[in-house]
Amino acid sequence: MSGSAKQLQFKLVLLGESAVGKSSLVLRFVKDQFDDYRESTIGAAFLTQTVKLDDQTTVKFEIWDTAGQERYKSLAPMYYRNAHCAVVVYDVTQPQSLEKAKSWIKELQRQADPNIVIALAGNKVDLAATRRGVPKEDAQRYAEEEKLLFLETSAKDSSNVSELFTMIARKLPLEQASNSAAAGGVGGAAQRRGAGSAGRQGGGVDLRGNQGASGNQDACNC
Ligand SMILES: Nc1nc2c(ncn2[C@@H]2O[C@H](COP(=O)(O)OP(=O)(O)OP(=O)(O)O)[C@@H](O)[C@H]2O)c(=O)[nH]1
Ligand SMILES: [Mg+2]
Repeated sequence: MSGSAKQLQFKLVLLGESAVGKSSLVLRFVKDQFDDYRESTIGAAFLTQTVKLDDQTTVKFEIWDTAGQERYKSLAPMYYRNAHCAVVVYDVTQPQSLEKAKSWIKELQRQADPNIVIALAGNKVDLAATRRGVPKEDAQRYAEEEKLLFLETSAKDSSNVSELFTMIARKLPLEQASNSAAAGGVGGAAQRRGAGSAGRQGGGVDLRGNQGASGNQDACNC
């Protein structure tokens, strides 16, 4: 690369059982908000957010927040196909949600891009002191065995949310992407941009209905 600043775009998909907090994690990451009474996602929602890694490099995530309800399961391949990274979420108070996360991870390992970066996120860690159902060590051991990134998060109190996305950004093949402009797929192709575009973007998305202000709600399948 030359010395100029660059912005790289990557497609990220969130998967996991309904109500584990996928949309809440995205809402915290993109708008720094939390909603105690979130409605379940219908189909999927699309939004974007950037992470500045250093003066030269900004990663823009094109985020597909999928619906966890069983009736939307067949739509998932459309969102993880061509994804560069995936966040598979479970709820630390609900052991069966980790089992569901494991089945998503198996599916990604079989059917997604072989180079996909996968992070496992144990969400609702703010409830762990009183209601923990999944020991951290168990999930961590599984993540190590499967070579996944792993963090326990809370969309409610913000714990590890920006850290999760930054950790993923650092794991992405940044040099390669800057040359190849990263693959397209449902969210569009990667691009290089000037330094002035760094910072928070996107947001303004109604996670229930896929409406937003960022002008990036193409290819909705709600
Ligand atoms: N205590 C706590 N509650 C959370 C957290 N994250 C989400 N919630 C709550 O959990 C419920 C479900 O959150 P959502 O973000 O809608 O879950 P989802 O995974 O997007 O669910 P689907 O769209 O149905 O797949 C909401 O009532 C949230 O307020 C968290 O970190 N801590
Ligand atoms: Mg949702």
